[in-house]
Amino acid sequence: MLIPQMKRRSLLTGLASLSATSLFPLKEVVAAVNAAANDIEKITWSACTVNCGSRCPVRVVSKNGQVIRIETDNTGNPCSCAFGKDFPQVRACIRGRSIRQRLYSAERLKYPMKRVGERGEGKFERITWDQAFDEIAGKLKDVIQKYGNEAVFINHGSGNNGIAMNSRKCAQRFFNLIGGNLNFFSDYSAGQFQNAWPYLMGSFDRSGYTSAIMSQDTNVGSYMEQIANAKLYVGFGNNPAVTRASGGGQAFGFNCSLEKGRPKVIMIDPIYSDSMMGREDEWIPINPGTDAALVEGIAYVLITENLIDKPFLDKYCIGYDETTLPKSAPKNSDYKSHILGKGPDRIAKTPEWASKETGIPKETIIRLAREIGTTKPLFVAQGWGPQRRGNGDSLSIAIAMLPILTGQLGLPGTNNGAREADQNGFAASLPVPPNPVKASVCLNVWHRAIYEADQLTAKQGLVRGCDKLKQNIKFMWETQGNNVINQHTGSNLMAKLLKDPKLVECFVVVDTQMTPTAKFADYLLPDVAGQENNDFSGDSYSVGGHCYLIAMEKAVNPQHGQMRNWDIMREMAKRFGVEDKYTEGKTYDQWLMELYEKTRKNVPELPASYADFVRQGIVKYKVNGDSGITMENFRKDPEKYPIKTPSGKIEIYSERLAKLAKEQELPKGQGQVILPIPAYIVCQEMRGHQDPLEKKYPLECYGYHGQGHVHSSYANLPWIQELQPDLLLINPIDAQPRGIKSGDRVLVKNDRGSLFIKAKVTPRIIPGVVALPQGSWYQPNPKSGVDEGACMNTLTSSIVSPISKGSPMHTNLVEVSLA
Ligand SMILES: Nc1nc2c(c(=O)[nH]1)N[C@H]1C(S)=C(S)[C@@H](COP(=O)(O)OP(=O)(O)OC[C@H]3O[C@@H](n4cnc5c(=O)[nH]c(N)nc54)[C@H](O)[C@@H]3O)O[C@H]1N2
Ligand SMILES: Nc1nc2c(c(=O)[nH]1)N[C@H]1C(S)=C(S)[C@@H](COP(=O)(O)OP(=O)(O)OC[C@H]3O[C@@H](n4cnc5c(=O)[nH]c(N)nc54)[C@H](O)[C@@H]3O)O[C@H]1N2
Ligand code: SF4
Ligand SMILES: [Mo]
Repeated sequence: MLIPQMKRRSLLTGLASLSATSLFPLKEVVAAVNAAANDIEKITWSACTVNCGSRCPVRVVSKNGQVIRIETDNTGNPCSCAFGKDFPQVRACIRGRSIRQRLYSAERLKYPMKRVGERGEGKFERITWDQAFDEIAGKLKDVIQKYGNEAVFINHGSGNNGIAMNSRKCAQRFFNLIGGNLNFFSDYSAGQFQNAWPYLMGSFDRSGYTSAIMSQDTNVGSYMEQIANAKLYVGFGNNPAVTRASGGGQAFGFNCSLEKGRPKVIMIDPIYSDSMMGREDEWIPINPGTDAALVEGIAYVLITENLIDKPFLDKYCIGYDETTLPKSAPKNSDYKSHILGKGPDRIAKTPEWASKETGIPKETIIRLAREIGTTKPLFVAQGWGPQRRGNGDSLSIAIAMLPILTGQLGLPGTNNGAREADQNGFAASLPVPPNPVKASVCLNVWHRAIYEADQLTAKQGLVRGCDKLKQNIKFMWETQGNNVINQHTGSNLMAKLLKDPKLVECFVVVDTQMTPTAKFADYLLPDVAGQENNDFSGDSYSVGGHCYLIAMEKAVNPQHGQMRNWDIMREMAKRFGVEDKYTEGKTYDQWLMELYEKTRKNVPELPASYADFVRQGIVKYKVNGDSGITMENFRKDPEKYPIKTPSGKIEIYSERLAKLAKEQELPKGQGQVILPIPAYIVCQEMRGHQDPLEKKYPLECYGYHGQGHVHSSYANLPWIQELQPDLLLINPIDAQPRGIKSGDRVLVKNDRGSLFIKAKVTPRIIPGVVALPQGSWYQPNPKSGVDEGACMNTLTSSIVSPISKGSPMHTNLVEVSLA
């Protein structure tokens, strides 16, 4: 909203021309008017660009060059009655509404700095930008000369997501122009799902969507809106109210669908999550990591009570029973044999058997199975919490067996068992030239490339683009991430690796806050915040069944010595003689206009003039012709629209997995097996399975994605800490013998680390399990080493899952005691 500003400008121009022609000493008047005009509240549009899957517009109210208030979307229809007909209001959650506190937080980085103490001590001296660039460029050149570009790594960073210009793509662009850097593959979010799913269902084209461009491999389910057409919704570890929280996004779609269609809602989760809150018909608490066992117990009932859809299984799938088993498969390796106890393990997956694994009474399993087998349309979905585990790959594809066995996919009101998807991906962003380095390391073990790169091989599935890595990482660039210390598994291990000066020779962090990772930097480069810069943002990867674009207009100038990320990387490019290639001769604003025009080709609803876009702030639109039903065309005509498995069908028995099981070098350890069918696997650190650690550490612990922060973003703000303090959820059955009451400070401990946190004693969590929000800031006590910041990764391990090498962040044994 430029209007107040423009009024002020035209007034000043008018006064200035008057002053030139009249006799009055108007200089003073101009100054007075200027001061008065500055005093006017100005409203500009901006966005909350953290990585929560949503993307909320915010209206930034500023005065005298200061942001004084954050408001949220005031366009569109705020009422759920608008659902499906009108554009909803995309209201920001408590985090986005505290952007002002983040902008002016005590932790805000103000000037470029150089480390003077030990890594991690947080002692820095202020330097000039030129000194920072010259020294960093010198060190980078030195590392590349000594070790080659494979020794350079840009860490994961998702804190400023989905914007056109000032994103981490600036860094990628620069590094790829100077020979590149070690790549990474997979992700923390849904690594297990993402890599296991294609074996069962093919790749992620969602078979038959006519128009939606999917920006994320992981969004392959039906839209939230389809839930309104379902009679039964079964959610496995799916918490959209918190993890898709935007007012106009998927949480809104979820609520509206439930309100509109009134399906029966069954939620399966170790925690009674905020997505339930009385909206569910039934909460079934489950032992973590045992969802595949529940599915097998249900499958037993479906098969023995003839509730399966046999014609569907015969036509669309291979490997359900011996009639469709591939020739290469051994006898009795089909799914039905496995469930009925005729498979290699000879165990019948009866409800009694499943009950012991899951902690769910056998009667509940039988009832659930009958309901699933007889209620149509059935919508089964999963969040990513269940798969972020040591056995998460087989677990995530096992959940898909429920819609497969009942033939409930590709039809209105159904889903394929994946997380709900949406329309997105139409905004253009800064292009990145190809990375000349081909070697790529699995994100979940990237830290091992710091000290034993040559131990990471393709045969183990840990690297791609090469047989093995040649070179340890020597130079790291963390931009828009807090991953090195806070968000990767094993914060204590990471701190130890970083403290060893013989390993990483130079570590640069570009951020807006003095995060736990920033404290380990050799050079700290302060970026501008979104409200201090011009940019624009697309909707994110999980906003719902509608799309929008948000203009981000600079509301205030950076208050200190911060520099735009684009310019930081341009200055680096200058020192490597590639500034022209980096900019392609275009200014920041010219790039922005070019990207806007590119976006306009995808989205004709955008105004022709960028100024109009800025004035309007948010442009909402819908992509027509997209039914939102996943695998719809495959269901209609599997010959014409085969899915991208080798057979074109759903591969319940996967020959590719059977081959992988033979060829992949797996480490020794519980759960390190690959099976050709989606079956339950017990991994390390699960209770009741003879893990020797269980004696010392009898509770399972995980860090869910909570209300108070998006990972570590916003976690440092006083408002948030007051409204959503980090607490350890513990069941009264576990709390009582330990003498723990709500509000008590407790110690959570295992061999990898320990942390202090306040307890919340609640029946909202299954006994035997404790949980805290992941992302709190790592703050080890210098003497005791105990993490006083309650960062979940103090407790996590890096034993990756067998198929996808996914991170087991949610699989941990611990003990809890009064502090
Ligand atoms: N134990 C455990 N660990 C986890 C998870 C878990 O479930 N359990 N989840 C994992 C998942 S799914 C993910 S995606 C990762 C996320 O991990 P990260 O990608 O590291 O995400 P954040 O912790 O939000 O850190 C984002 C950083 O970006 C910075 N930032 C924000 N805006 C800007 C900007 O404009 N410019 C710059 N330069 N910086 C900015 C923020 O200050 C913050 O430090 O964490 C993973 N870690
Ligand atoms: N507020 C907020 N929103 C976020 C984020 C955030 O940090 N904060 N992070 C964003 C990002 S990058 C990502 S990747 C997503 C993550 O989204 P998810 O991975 O889906 O989030 P989680 O909280 O890890 O897990 C979701 C639910 O699964 C449950 N769960 C955990 N283990 C199991 C299990 O073994 N079985 C079953 N049935 N349930 C289980 C948890 O209790 C939780 O209620 O969220 C995004 N949204
Ligand atoms: S829902 Fe996500 S994008 Fe929206 S304000 Fe909250 S944290 Fe920001
Ligand atoms: Mo994520």
